[in-house]
Amino acid sequence: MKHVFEKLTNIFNKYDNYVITGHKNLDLDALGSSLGLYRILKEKNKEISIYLEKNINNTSVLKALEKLKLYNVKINFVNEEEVFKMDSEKTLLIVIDTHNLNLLDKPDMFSYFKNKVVLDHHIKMVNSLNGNELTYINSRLSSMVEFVSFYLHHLNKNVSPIVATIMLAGMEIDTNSYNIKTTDKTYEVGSYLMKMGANNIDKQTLLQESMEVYKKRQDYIKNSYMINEKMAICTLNEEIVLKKDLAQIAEELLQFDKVEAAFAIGKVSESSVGISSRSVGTIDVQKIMLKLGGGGHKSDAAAEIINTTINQVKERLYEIIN
Ligand SMILES: [Mn+2]
Repeated sequence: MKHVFEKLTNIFNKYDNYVITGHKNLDLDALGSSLGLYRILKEKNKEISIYLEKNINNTSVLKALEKLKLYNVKINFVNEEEVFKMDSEKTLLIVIDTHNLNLLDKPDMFSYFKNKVVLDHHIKMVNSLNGNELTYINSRLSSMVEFVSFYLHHLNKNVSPIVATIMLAGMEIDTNSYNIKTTDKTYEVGSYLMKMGANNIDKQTLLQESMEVYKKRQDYIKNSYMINEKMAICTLNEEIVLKKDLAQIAEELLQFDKVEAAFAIGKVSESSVGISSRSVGTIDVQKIMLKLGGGGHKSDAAAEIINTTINQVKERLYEIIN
């Protein structure tokens, strides 16, 4: 990755203004890696900001933002209005943790800015965003936190303990507690973040969830079952849920004996059904999701199908598996 870091540094040196954005429904990996990058760019004493969506619903992210305030870490967060007042020619837009236009909270941002860098670790899609300055997509990375941490290391820079904590939590989320997409590099980053002062108590606070939410998920999990010797499925009811909830259910099913791949199916909008899949690594769920029009990683993939029902998606999944 050294050559990428050098390339990035050269690009960054050409600009005085930067704005960083993660994907919509910001998570701790997008936020943590943005904060790390912010720290890298901040050093240069230039204008730097992180775009935040209006209605953040991820409680971990909300807690992280509170923690930053509490520990007096000043970050220049900006909203939509402020972003569209920026100089569109001179500001470098950095998109991190996604390369899908539809996953940006404000897709117009991408066409607004002339100069762009795209950094991601999700499997490359056909219609991926293209940064004119640089597009770097590496699906071998566990998370964008992993990438940014190595970049920090390369530059010999430190982040504050609370930022290190948020980053560590982000990596933990993206790897489902070091179970998927985890390599020796991931642990190296974990060690590096701990050395910078990442705090396990704060990290746990960030990752804690509401008891109500947990109980509800367990109700679904109670109704899950094995479809064959190695695969488990959970189908939700007609209620609309977030895609990340499906992902979490699929992830949790992996902890059970004999389960090598897991699927969760539920309504993600009035007119579409989402399916999220996870595997311990022995079954390529990406291949299965591709057949449903989706994509992802070997051990972490998803699809969204319009004008269908949960039952139809389940039937289609059975066909593909058989
Ligand atoms: Mn990520």
